[in-house]
Amino acid sequence: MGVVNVTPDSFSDGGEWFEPSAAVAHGQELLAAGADILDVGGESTRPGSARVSQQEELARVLPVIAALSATGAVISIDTTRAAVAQAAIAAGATIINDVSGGLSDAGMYGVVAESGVVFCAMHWRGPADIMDTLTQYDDVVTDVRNELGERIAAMRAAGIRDEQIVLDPGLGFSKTGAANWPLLAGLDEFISMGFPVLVGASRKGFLGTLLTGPDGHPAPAHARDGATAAVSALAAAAGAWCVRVHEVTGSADAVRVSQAWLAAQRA
Ligand code: PMM
Repeated sequence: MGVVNVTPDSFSDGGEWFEPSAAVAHGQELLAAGADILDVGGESTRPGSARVSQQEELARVLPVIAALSATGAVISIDTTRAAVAQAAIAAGATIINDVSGGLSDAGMYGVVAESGVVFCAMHWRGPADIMDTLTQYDDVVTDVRNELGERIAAMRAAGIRDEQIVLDPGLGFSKTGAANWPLLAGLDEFISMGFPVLVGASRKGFLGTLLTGPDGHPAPAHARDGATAAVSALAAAAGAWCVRVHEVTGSADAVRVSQAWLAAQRA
């Protein structure tokens, strides 16, 4: 899954593809680089970021979704708003990627149930302006698994079918940097819940911390693509369904390596 952020302020690529024509061209590059899905988002979820209006979010994403889906691309809409999800589906999106797992908008599960599209429910504890205050866990893997279990129950109660559900542990969202590693190492705990699992590690702060240079500064976002590709290889080997990344070539190659590796193990 290649990321198409139509935002002026996302943490790693804010502003780069803000014009619709630039975002469409970028999406086409990601497809050429091997992306199977394009995740189009119009609202930054960066820690501390403020919300954009629904009208602004719609104006950002709809022309990009319409143009990319017209070329046959599989589009997911990265939104927490039911109305944006619904309009995105009308424009051609077939996957809803909700970083709040449906908790932000009481109308979201209704849109998912009625439309029948795939819904990625990410683990989430609160909006961007407060998420860094919600990082207490007894055991991060068990707690995230239990909280995702609550989402599954709520989705089923709202009429969403199991075949529509994808789970995501929500790396970096209400997680300290260090808490992301047990979530990755424990990926099988999420996969064993019986749903496809999406992993979004791309360029996140915990990778910058890992790659801290001799000067003591964390690696900047654009210097985290090699580490991202390494996570992609390991996540694919662990059985993840999808990796969400900004730079596709390295991760597409990494996933192919891991598939060849696993195939040889089974042979
Ligand atoms: N991370 C970001 C945005 N959307 N969606 C899912 N499902 N999982 C994630 O980890 C995730 C996401 C982070 O923001 P970015 O678009 O600026 O990379």
